[in-house]
Amino acid sequence: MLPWLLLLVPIPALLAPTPALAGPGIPKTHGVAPNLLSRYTPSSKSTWKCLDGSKEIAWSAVNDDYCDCLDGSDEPGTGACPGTSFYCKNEGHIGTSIPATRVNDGLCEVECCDGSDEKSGVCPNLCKEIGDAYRQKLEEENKLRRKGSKIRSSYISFAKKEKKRLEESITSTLAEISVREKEVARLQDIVDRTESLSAAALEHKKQSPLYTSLLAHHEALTHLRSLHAASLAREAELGNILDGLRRGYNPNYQDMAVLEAVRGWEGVKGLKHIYDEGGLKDGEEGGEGEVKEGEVKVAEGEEERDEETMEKELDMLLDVDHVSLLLEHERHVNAPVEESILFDITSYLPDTLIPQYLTVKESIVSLLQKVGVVRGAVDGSSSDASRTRELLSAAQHSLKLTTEEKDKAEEDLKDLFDERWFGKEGEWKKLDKVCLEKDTGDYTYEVCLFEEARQKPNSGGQTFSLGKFHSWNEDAEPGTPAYYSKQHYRQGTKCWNGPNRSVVFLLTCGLENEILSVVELEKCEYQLTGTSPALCLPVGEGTTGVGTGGMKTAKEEL
Ligand code: MAN
Repeated sequence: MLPWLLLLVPIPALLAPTPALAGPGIPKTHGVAPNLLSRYTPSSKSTWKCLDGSKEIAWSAVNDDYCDCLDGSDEPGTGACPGTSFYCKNEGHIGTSIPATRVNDGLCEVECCDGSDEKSGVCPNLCKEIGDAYRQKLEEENKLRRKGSKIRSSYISFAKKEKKRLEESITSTLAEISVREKEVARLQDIVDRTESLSAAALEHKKQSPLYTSLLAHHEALTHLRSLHAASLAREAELGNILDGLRRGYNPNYQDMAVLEAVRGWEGVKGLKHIYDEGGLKDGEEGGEGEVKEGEVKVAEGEEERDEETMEKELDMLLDVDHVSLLLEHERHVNAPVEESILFDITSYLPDTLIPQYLTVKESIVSLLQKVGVVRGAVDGSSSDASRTRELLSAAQHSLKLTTEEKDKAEEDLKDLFDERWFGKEGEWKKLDKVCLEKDTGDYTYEVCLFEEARQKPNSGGQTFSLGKFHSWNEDAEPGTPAYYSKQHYRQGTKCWNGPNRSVVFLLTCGLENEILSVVELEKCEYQLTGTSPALCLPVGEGTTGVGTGGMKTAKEEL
């Protein structure tokens, strides 16, 4: 070792006895990882080549605490070359590499339980105790995994059965869809044909003399009504002219034609002669006031009422839907007259024979209907069309339901072995919507897996949603054990003055599906821990190691 390097050695190390990591006493392979051991042998000339082949140095210069090689490979055990690694053998436990900077720094590294990174005597060799504890823990974990993985296998079998069930359901619904599609097409065809038949039948019915006569009456009535309205207007106009004549003519001219016209008009209107009994006084209007008022007014009132009634009746007659009337007429004409007591045979039969009679009658009528000798009680065309339309919409509805069923099965099948949902082997499917609970005193926390987490107060009050299932561990690769070690539930009930409630559910392998602990790390942000057999990989599969199974708590992650 160069004398100035002594200045860099930490004080505790200088004070330590027997400097095992310096000087010619250090074994040349000290700190060499097992895979490189074979390359640390001297040549016949007692020289050695740096691992990168860049230089040949004296074998004695290996591990002499002086860095000769560019790659630092000549100092595997002294830490003299920066950027290199030191291998602790940790006999009795598991060997591991640490950065060379931590060699000979006077500190006992946890990773080097044999203390070989420091001078002899500085750090005790704890590898046996640590190794024993490790092996015991590993054995316990393996035992758990062996048991847990059996349960996990049953979950996988469930998923396989589920896959089969879904596939069968898809096959059968596909067959059903094809049948239903044909039925829909058949009914659609019938509806189309029935509707066009109905339209043609209606056109035919419209040619009937009764209908054409009805239409002619309708037209004549409409014409008459407008003529009547014109006559009324004309009559009112003439009345005004005659009223003017009556009031304004001069009786002193003795014009008999005018007098006759005035008296004639007064007669029509039921008025008294305007110049009888003193004639008109100054400022008086000649009119109904001077005659037997009651009579005239009653007569006029009646006339107005008759007029109104007639208008209403005309309105009703002219508003009639003649097509409906035609169809109604058809139905009426075709209706059987079996209601007639005369033809009601049952009224002549003793009660005991009535059931047999009805059965026989029904089969005969249906046979006659089938062969087309008689028609059904209700006229065919339009009611057939609407019945077929009903059947069509029922068939379309069934087709829709079956298609939805098939789509759902396809969707479920897709998620079943999707790494992002129920795992590569579908091991989580069995737990879909399974609810786990944990009573913490004030609250009972509930997690319905893949669905929703809730907080239920034990002494009554509102249950809060802590969020809907959002995802597995987003920081891990889908399919890896770490991915399934965390579930996120998000967008729960909004916290007063805070975020929406959310849950991080940390999971490890365990024989039960259960919640072990609940903490509210921040306001309305909950961390739950729990176990599930779905996480118990068979021993040898997946590298969970002893402890958290590759899982970190949210706090550790921060
Ligand atoms: C409720 C619970 C608590 C939460 C508060 C926030 O009492 O959901 O967990 O901290 O609301 O106001």
